[in-house]
Amino acid sequence: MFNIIIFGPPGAGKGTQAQKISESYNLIHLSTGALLRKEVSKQTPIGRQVQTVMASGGLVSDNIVDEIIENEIKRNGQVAGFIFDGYPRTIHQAERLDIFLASTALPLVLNLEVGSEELITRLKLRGQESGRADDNEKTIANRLKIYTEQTQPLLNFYAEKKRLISVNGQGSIEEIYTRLQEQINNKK
Ligand code: B4P
Repeated sequence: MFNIIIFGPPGAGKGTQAQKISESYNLIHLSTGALLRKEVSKQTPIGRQVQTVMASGGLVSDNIVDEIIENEIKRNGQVAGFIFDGYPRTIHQAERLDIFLASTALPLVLNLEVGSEELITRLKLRGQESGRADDNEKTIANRLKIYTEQTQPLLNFYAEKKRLISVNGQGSIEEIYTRLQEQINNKK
């Protein structure tokens, strides 16, 4: 089994690159953002519980996302591997993921580095095009702050475990994808 975490701040291109990697390497793409948005659009009990926090740019509680991910891993059974997009976002989630995957292969972490001005430009543009509830100026600022406080510390967590590779996340989607492919092919 081969597992990857695509890591980076909001708007770094995680979803965009994860989809391409998933197709090329036959990995199951698990996006917690997409899974949570599905719960909200179906207005399930979880969806009703998380919609306000998501719309404000806050993080959904660890228990909820951990359970969603654990269920998806179990449900998919025998697969070539997973690409995790938007998970983990806290140290607690990272520790849980290592436990979930302990019997298979611990994931390689590919970190997309993008400057904050570029992130804000991308997210505002997506907000105009897709109307996503959390892609507005006030919420974007909150998401970037939460990323710095709660998610960025994971970079040290993975660097200490020698599983972190950082890649320049600026440029065209294809250029970035080529950089990621080089790293994946080196490790596979
Ligand atoms: P996500 O859906 O993960 O939101 P995101 O971080 O903004 O998405 P992403 O980073 O994938 O966007 P992408 O770069 O692809 O999470 C949404 C919310 O769900 C969170 O705020 C939180 O509330 C909740 N949540 C999710 N996971 C959670 C967890 N584990 N724990 C707790 N809460 C959780 O795309 C950005 C834009 O840039 C796109 O429009 C794209 O087209 C564009 N783009 C991509 N690459 C580009 C490039 N190279 N150049 C120019 N534009 C580019």
